[in-house]
Parts: sequence; C-alpha cells; structure tokens
Amino acid sequence: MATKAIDNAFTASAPFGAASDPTYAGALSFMRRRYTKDVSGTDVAVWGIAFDASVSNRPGTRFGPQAIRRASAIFDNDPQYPFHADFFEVLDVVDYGDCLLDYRLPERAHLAMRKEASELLEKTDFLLTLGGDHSITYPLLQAHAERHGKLSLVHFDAHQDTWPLAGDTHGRPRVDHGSFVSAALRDGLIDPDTSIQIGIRTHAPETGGLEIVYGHEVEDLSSAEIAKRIYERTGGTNCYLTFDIDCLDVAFAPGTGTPVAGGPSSAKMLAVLHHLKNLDLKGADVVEVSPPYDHADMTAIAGSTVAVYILGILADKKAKRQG
Ligand SMILES: [Mn+2]
Repeated sequence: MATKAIDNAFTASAPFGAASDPTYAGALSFMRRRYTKDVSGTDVAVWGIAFDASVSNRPGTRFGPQAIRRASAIFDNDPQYPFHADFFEVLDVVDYGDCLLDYRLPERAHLAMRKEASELLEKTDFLLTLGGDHSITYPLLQAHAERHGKLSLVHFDAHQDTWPLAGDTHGRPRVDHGSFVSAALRDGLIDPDTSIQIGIRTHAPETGGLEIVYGHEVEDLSSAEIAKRIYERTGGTNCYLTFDIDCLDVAFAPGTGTPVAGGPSSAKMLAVLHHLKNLDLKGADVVEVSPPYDHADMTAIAGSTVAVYILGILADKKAKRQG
C-alpha cells in the first residue's frame, strides 16, 4: 500500500507504487497513474483518442476516454484480480492524457493520431489507447507497423470492419470505423494469415482472409479453447490487440455505437484475455465505449476492465522476465 496521499495522478513522485486516492475522489487518470507528457523510458503509456467522427450509426465515443478513466478509479491499488499481483510493483505505467486533435479538421485527424502515436512509440515500450471510434485503430496500426513491422491482428468485435474502401469525390481513400481492417490489409500493416477476429455476429462482403470465430462459436467454445485458436493463428508473431466493446453482448455493453445482440458476456471474454498471457503483444486499444448510451457505467466499467487485463498481461510478462 502506498502512503496516504491524494491526487496521485499529479503528486506521484516515483514510477512504481500504487495510489491511495479514495475511489470517489482525487484527480482522475487511468488507474491513478501519474499524468505526464514525458513518457520516456516508461513501460506503458495509456492515452485517449477522443474521436467519433467516423461512425456509421450513433456517435458518443469521444466521451469514452474520460468515462474509462473514471471507471478505472476502483482499480487503483490492491492486487488485481485474477492476476494475483499489484501491477505497479513492476510496471511503470503513465497516463499521457489525450491525443491533440482539431475538431474543425476531421480529415486530418487520422494523420494527427498516427504522428503522435509514432512519437510516443519512440519513447515508451507500449501504447495502450482508449478510444474513440474504431477508425482510430488504422492510424495506430500504421504507427505500430512502422516500429514493429507487419502485425497479427487479434480483433475482438461484433463486426469484421472489412467494408470496402470507397474513394471520396477527390479520389482519396475513405476509412471509417467499419473499414479500418480493409485499410490495414491494403497497406500491408497486418498479416491476414496470422490474424483472427473473435465474437463476430454480422457479415461484411469480404473477410479479407482473417480467421473468424463467430459469436455462435464463442457460445459453444470455452475460454481456453478460444485462446487456443488465437495462439494457433498468431503462432508467436508480433500481435496488436484491438477490443471493440461491442464484442460483448448489448446486455453487458449497452453504451456503444453499433450494438449487436447474441454476444458473449464480459466474464467469458475477460477469461479469454486472462489466457493470453503468452501472446507477444506490441500494442492494444479499447474502442467504441459511448457513454451517452451507457447505463450505470456498465460499458465504461467493462472497457476499463479490459484495459486492466491488458496491463495484467504486460505486468505478468515483465515479472517473469525479472524472475
Ligand atoms: Mn464493432
């Protein structure tokens, strides 16, 4: 336990150690990590991309990062279930704040995200991004592929996001939250042969060659069997994990832009994530949390917990490296 103090987001003096803010008070950062614009040498930088201009249905994910940070306040110290560990004894995690975007220039937003993500990846080992609509994963994949080469996409979603990339009236390619996978495939950022989608329960015209574990299969498989499919597909390659909160059934994540019934519970998908401790993760995001449609913070809590599990995977890995 940390010594009693408040506003750890601004008062933390060391890279390690848990916060002691009361859950209901104190300055909010993701898991009370210290806020800093200098992420040099950190293990993980958490940041937000408050952008929802590329949705085909309901907007609102611009409020996602703030809501996820708020929901994460309950995870600020104590050993984290089910990892049996205080991540912050080993993992130096900071909250970088949010991506700088000019809302008057939505066309330049993806470029701005890519540039800022690339700059951050020069300085931190791992970027954990809180969205935002799913189009943000495209510039994130650009930045990560630039650093790590072609990636395997581990994609939790109700949607394939492989819709066609129609050009706009000026011939410029369009990317929205339903076509980021198509854009990543076109640009060679991800390898379809080692990529996998979990929880899909809609049909796009193309699969793009990615393996799909459909929603009805998720229903029949155990979490260990789903994890096995992920390990077999990715085969030890560099992975980028993207978790669209609408992968979960609308009963567990009502606050999202394009909800689909018939999905898995948060318990099932969190159990899958817990099995992924040996995945070679190079980056991750949690997207499509839309607070205006949420009830009792259910979706923000689910999104926040997914992000906590991703940190758990990274903390477990670092602890094992250190012996
Ligand atoms: Mn989706």
